[in-house]
Amino acid sequence: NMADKDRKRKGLMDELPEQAKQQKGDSEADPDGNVEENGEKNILSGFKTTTVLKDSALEKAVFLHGKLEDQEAVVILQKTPIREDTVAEIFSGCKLKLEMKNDIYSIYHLQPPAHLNVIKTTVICPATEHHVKKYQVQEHFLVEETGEDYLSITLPYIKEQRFSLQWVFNILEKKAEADRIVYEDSDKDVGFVLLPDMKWDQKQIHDLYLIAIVHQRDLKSLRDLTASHLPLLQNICTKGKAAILKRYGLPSSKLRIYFHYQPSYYHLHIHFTALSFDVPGCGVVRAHLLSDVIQNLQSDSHYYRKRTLSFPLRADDGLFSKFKQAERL
Ligand code: GTA
Repeated sequence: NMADKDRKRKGLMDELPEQAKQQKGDSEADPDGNVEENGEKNILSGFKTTTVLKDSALEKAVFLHGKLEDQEAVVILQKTPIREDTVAEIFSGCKLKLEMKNDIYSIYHLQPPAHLNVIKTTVICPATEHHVKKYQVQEHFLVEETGEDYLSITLPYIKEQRFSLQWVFNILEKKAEADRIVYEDSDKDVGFVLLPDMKWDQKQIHDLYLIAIVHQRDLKSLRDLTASHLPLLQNICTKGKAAILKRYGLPSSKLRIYFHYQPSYYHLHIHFTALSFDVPGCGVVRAHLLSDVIQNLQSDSHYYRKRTLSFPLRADDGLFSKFKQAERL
């Protein structure tokens, strides 16, 4: 019944802040994994904005490009969802100012207690030109990449490595985010690390977002998968779901489990997101459900080597120019 459901949900939420507390000081602020001392040093006081890359009222986020002590930086400020279990404290501890009253309708400006008024802040520093482009609002075009296009256009391009994989290796080698790991299977062939994605503040289940990163180092993306990787994929599917159920109480029927094609980072990883959360990148042009991938490989070992795969590219993406040069657009 509803009361039970509410209790259950509240119970989960009660657990999360504790976990989040233990995990304070994660390495989001530093892609190399040098953990910032929380709240002790305000590295952002010297940030100078040069451009607003994206300003999204819907996501309640602003993406800024600027300088942090003479280094290029991208800073993302995002308001986090309001948690049901903090509402009573917001009401009792807030300052309230009436803005408008008309008949039965009134609007207030509410200032919550400072600790409930946090803005999630992601800092990428030093940021490369690719980071700046990635967060900039841009026109997109759909590319239809054949298996041959992949070999002749995409593969040589991604070998240049657009984004460093250092953060991935730091996770696999426990040099960063080790205390955030939710589950690990350390087998070198079918093993993986499951941990909260950088985008999730872990405060509520509603926007749950984890990633499973494989231990194998030679798998770049979906394109590299054959039937020989089925044990790996099945292992991630079964153990990932079980770990999420155990830790967060969320059953697999509430999860969306998928790959991105193209990904930003070419080390195989799988996204686990709450079905209730309409996360960017979960649409048909980018996401490939793990269950579909498993079935496709079961029916044809070379499915992802041969198939034409569609994906969107920004007009200023280097890969987009390569497809244009090859007259594939
Ligand atoms: N735990 O250091 C990390 C880390 N890094 C560097 C990336 N990720 C990390 N997770 C941990 N620690 O989901 C995560 C990313 C992403 C996944 C890589 O690894 O958060 P992908 O290779 O398919 O790349 O997945 P993808 O999806 O393009 O990357 P990303 O960053 O999610 O960008 C997609 C869009 O999401 C962006 O264009 C932007 O609109 C939005 N977005 C990205 N970051 C934020 C943010 N911090 N706040 C709000 N919106 C964001």
